[in-house]
Formats: sequence, structure tokens, C-alpha cells
Amino acid sequence: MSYIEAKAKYAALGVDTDAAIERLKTVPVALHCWQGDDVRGFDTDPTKPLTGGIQTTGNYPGRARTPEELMADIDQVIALVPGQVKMNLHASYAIFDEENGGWVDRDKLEPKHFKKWVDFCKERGLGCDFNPTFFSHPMCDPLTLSSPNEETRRFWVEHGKACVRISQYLADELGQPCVMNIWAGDGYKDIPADRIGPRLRYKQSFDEILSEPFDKTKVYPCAESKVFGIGVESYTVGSAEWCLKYAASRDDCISLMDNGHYHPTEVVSDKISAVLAFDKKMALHVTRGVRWDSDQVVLFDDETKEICKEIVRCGGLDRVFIALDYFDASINRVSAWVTGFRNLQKALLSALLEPHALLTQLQNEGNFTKLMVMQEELKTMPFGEIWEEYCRRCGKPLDGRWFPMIEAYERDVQAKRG
Ligand code: RNT
Ligand code: ZN
Repeated sequence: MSYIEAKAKYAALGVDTDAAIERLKTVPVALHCWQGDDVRGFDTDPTKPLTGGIQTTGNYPGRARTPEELMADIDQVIALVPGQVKMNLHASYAIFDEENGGWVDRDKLEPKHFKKWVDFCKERGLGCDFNPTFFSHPMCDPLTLSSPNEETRRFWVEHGKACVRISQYLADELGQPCVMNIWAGDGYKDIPADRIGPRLRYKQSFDEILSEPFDKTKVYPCAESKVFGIGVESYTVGSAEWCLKYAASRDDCISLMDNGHYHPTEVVSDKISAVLAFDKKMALHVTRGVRWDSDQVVLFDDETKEICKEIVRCGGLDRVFIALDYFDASINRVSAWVTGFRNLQKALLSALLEPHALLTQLQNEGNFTKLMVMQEELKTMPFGEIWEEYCRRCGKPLDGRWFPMIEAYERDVQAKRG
């Protein structure tokens, strides 16, 4: 079947495939820098384990070890994915050199430590999101923003404020909004004696961080919740309720939902409309948890598709900041990045190709029989033809054509890394 024939099949349902393709081209999806080096960053000893309840598993060769290697790998990803890429950095990816005075600790970070990333983004026409890094650092005691130790808490508040200034710098330099996501793995392995103390200190710390001036039309702070982490099984300070309530309490902070951060039978696809019924904007981390928040590569699977359908159906393409968040160290890391990014694009495109008005009408008429039949038949529409056309119009390789390039890159570049 050709694109023309597939387009006609969709047109018969009232769906304009050209419009879907053009719309998707304009939707930014944030590419997480941390898939390339197993969340290690450049500001601490790379041999120390990750902390904060997150873990990478696997030791596939070819991890990026320097900013140059990471940027080269990101260029490979950009070459192989259709759609509008936006960068997403963690503070731990600050680049220190002689020119900017060398290493400083996280509470002393400045925009100049991200100048090379700004240059990288400018050369490629990308915006950039940002994340303070409240893990994998000697000042985690192990708590950070909720620590009862005032010296620890202050250090992390100062880090958060520095990150507000850096986020403002990224937004100003790149001319695109900067989503600044606050996630800290604060919590306890075992049953706490005091649950409200840490939550009150967490609130105070967020308030202090957000007291740093920023332009609310350009910088979007978020609170990312979590149900539990490895070693933090019994209690998480920044729980779902805490984060929703915190975001609701101010006009300059939004909710970020990571679909690995809920009980296994809960789905983020059902939560998006609940948040958008109240808030103008929200943010997502799209990942894939297998039995736990294992942060595996995003697939073109049911929940990813359902999340994207909800974004489209809620009119959320301009309201939901979409970011990827996974880290698999057991397969080629560039391939992992590309696979997840392309799958999210596929899910967004297939969501844009659904006759939402028609399906909603069936629901409202109570015609659940026909609704089920239509929903099922949509699954065998010639989506692959539209996807190929989208890749062609973005000037990016079709399925089947990009993986050989990864194999060549692995052989010529990644395999030569120590
Ligand atoms: C951890 C959170 C968080 C991190 C990144 C590295 O469970 O999902 O978003 O994955 O900040
Ligand atoms: Zn996340």
C-alpha cells in the first residue's frame, strides 16, 4: 500500500493524515542526556554508585565518558529521529574547564558551566529543559531538601536556587521555555517515626528555591512525585499527593508525572485529564517500568499509546511538556535513545490519526458496542505507511534503515572507548 492509499483510508474516517504529520513536527519532545552515560554526569566520581533510589543495570560497552563523547552520541540520536527534539540536562552535566574556573560544588553552579551546552543547542536550533540533581552526591545524608540537618538542607536549597538561575539562562539564550523539574529521592527504607516533619521541610525548601526570581512565562518549575525507590521502600517524602498539592498551592509550579512512579495497576494515561481539568500545564516523564520503576526503553506499547492519545484528546499538545526518562545500560545506549524517541513519536502520530470527535460522540450516545468495534478496527489501519511518510518528510531514516547506522557508529566510535 502507498501513502496515497493509506491517506484515503484515514480520510474515510474523517482523519487528515497530512495535518497530523504537520502537527507532530512542531511538538517538542525532551531528550534526556542521562541515557548516554548511565546517569553519571561530570561533576562527581564516576566510579561511585547512583543514589536516590534509582539504578542502572547492565555494562554494555561504549558509555559516553566525557562531554564530547556525550554530545557526539546525542548528534547520532538527532540524526536518526524524526520530530522536534529538545535537550534535557541534569545539573550534574555541568562542564568545567580552565576557561570557566574549573570544578565547583552543586550549590555554586552558574550559567557559565552550561555555556557549552547552550552553544551545542544553538548550533542545532534546540531548546533545553533542566533538572537540579539531588542524588549521587556526598551531601545526600541521605535526605536532601527534607533533611533535618540544616546544613544539608541549605546546601540543597542553594543548589535549587542556582538551578533556577541556570534555567532562566537556558530559556533566555535559546528562546524556548525551560521546564525545571525538581525530583529528590528523599525517603526512608523502613517505617518512619515522623512522616510530616520531612514533608514540611520539603515544602519549605521548595518555597525557598522558588523564591529565586524567574520569568514565569519562560521557566516552568515542576514537582515530580514517586511512590518508592530502591532502598527507599517504605516512605517517599515527595509522594503523589504531596506533589499535586504543592503544585496546586502556587501559580508558578506544575505537576510532573513519571509513569514509572505509581503502583503497577495505576496508569498515568488516566491521570492526565484529571490534572488538565484544573491546570493549564503539566509535565510528563515517559518511561517503562517492568515490575518496578526499572526505567527501561519506551516501547510502542499500549500504555505509551494511551498516554499519547490522552495528550491529544485533552488538547494537551500545547499544555503537556513531554520528556523521556529511561536509562538502559544493557544494550547500545544510542540505540536505546533512538528506539524510545521513535516509539514516542509513533505513539503521538497514531494518536493524531484517531477520529476522536467520532469516538467521543459514540461514547456520549451510549453506543458502546460500536465504540468497541471502532476502537478495535483502528488498530489495523495502515499506520506504517503514514509513519514512513512522516519520517520522509522529516528527512529521517525509515524503520529498517537506521539500525545499520548504529552498528557502524558502534564499530567506528563506541567500541573504541575504554
Ligand atoms: C527518578 C526520576 C527522575 C530521574 C531523573 C534522572 O525515579 O524519574 O526523573 O529519573 O531525574
Ligand atoms: Zn522521572
